Amino acid sequence: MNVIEGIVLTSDARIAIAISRFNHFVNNSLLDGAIDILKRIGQVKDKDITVVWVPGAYELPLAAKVLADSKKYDAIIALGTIIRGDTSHFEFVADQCSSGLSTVATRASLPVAFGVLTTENIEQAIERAGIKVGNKGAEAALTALEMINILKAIKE
Ligand code: INI
Repeated sequence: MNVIEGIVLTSDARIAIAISRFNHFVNNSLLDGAIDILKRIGQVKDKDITVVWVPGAYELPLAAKVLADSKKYDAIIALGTIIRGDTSHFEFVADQCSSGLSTVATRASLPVAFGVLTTENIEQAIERAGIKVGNKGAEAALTALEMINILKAIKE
């Protein structure tokens, strides 16, 4: 029986982080969490991490697509925070962001980790950016590292 399971040590990996400026005070904590995991757990080198800031979560899929097309990265981590407001804007941004990122991943056969918070209010967002219920950026980074190794093992 062959069982493929990912490990998270990927010291030669090149990682791109696409991050939104909208709600940047929350996103900065997601970024800290992601970089901590990449360096401390994945042993990814500082020079192999590229951070790309975009205006909002809606722009993350396009940035991820161009990063994927460049073929310079082994995984992309998308970070952002979408908070529900009084209008349906939230739904449009969240839907396009999540489905767009998933399309990039499957079309490019590249791990694109979804570290985008979609919350009802700012308190929930802060809690999920490292205060109470973990750090979504750190989780996304772990997923990216694991997926790099899983895809590599499947291809070998
Ligand atoms: N962008 C976010 O990243 N989070 C939000 O909560 C948000 N809301 O609520 O409006 C948001 N809007 C901006 C959007 O991502 C685009 O940048 C904008 O529509 C221009 O394309």
